[in-house]
Amino acid sequence: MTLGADENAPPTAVARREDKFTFGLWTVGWRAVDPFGDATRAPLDPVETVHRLAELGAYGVTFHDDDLVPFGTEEGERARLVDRFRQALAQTGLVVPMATTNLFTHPVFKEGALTANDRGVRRFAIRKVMRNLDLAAELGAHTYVLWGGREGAEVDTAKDVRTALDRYREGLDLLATYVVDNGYDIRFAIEPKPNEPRGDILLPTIGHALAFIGSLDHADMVGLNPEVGHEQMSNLNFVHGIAQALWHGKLFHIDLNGQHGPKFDQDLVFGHGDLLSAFCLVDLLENGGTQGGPAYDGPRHFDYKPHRTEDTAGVWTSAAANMRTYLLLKERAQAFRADPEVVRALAASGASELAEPSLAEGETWQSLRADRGAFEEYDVDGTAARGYGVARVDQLMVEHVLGARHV
Ligand code: GLT
Ligand code: MN
Ligand code: MN
Repeated sequence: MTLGADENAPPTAVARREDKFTFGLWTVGWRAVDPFGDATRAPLDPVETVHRLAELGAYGVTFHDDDLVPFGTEEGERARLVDRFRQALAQTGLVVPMATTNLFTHPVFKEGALTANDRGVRRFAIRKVMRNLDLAAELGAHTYVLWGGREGAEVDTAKDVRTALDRYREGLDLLATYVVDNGYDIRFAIEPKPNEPRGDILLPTIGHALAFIGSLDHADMVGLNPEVGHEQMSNLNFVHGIAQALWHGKLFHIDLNGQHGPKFDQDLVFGHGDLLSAFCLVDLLENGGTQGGPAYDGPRHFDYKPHRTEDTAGVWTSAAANMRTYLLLKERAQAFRADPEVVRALAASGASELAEPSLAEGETWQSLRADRGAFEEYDVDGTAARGYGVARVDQLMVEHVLGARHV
């Protein structure tokens, strides 16, 4: 039996490398310090994390520079820490598909990093990212996440947002040029979050970040790393946000976790918040919604925090729970799509008709304007009386999630 696995679990939904599950060192390694209480767990050695994750069936591990090498460590010790991490990767076969920079813990970043008012802080932040980009490239990462936790403000008049966005853009343009000039095969993924730790954070949602990316010199190298809880904190529909990110070709990475609606960032286990939304998300990623075929083939990255109540055993139980819940939802989503009654209900709702363009091949606005059947003779009342049967789709979805129609 693998550590953290449920011995009564059926032999399905067992995590394997090909499922591409990844975890940040800071997730299982979270010591559960919160604004009201001290750490409840001892530090976790990154080497131990790599071995445990490998045993649980994960594919990879991700890190902030400071997760691997504590801030301020001198060069010789840094090399030693990186080296033993590299050895653990070689022993287990775990990969590092993504890395990122901690631009939020040290008090030097309290007023911002890439958008700090203090120019020296901005230059220091850019250098800190550059240094970890070198390591990321060396370890084979292809995605570099930028979460701007301290890029924001509590007092609107103390931060000129338009100027801050100029500096944000300057920072990203510079870093993209750095990647290009060094020949690294790395793309950036911006992670939006509305607030926490700042009162308000810049690029608060998927939509804000998408618009910002369009203004960059290397827009093609910059996409998104949306997180379930971060959109749900703003009461937004995460599945819709992901669909739009996919539509723009910008879903470069994803942070999976759980959240119970608009409140502080909970970072629960995936599926342990809004379960129906998690089901719809897995259906979108794996089955491509009504369009069919997987919509995303990158790492399924869990960015969660084990409950503060847990000891080390509970940490690994929760890590395994993320992967198993994802796989169970994947099974349910496959059964949902394969259920003839679902196919019938979706057809009745007209879901597939949406793929048909509103104008026919070769049609123009002139021919539409001349089409009396489209307007003057259109059966407005008859159409308005139509039922779409979405209630049936909704219940079928719930029944599949509950395993009531599962075969
Ligand atoms: C931090 C944050 C996460 C981000 C990490 C990447 S750090 O834990 O809460 O959502 O993904 O910097
Ligand atoms: Mn979070
Ligand atoms: Mn995250």
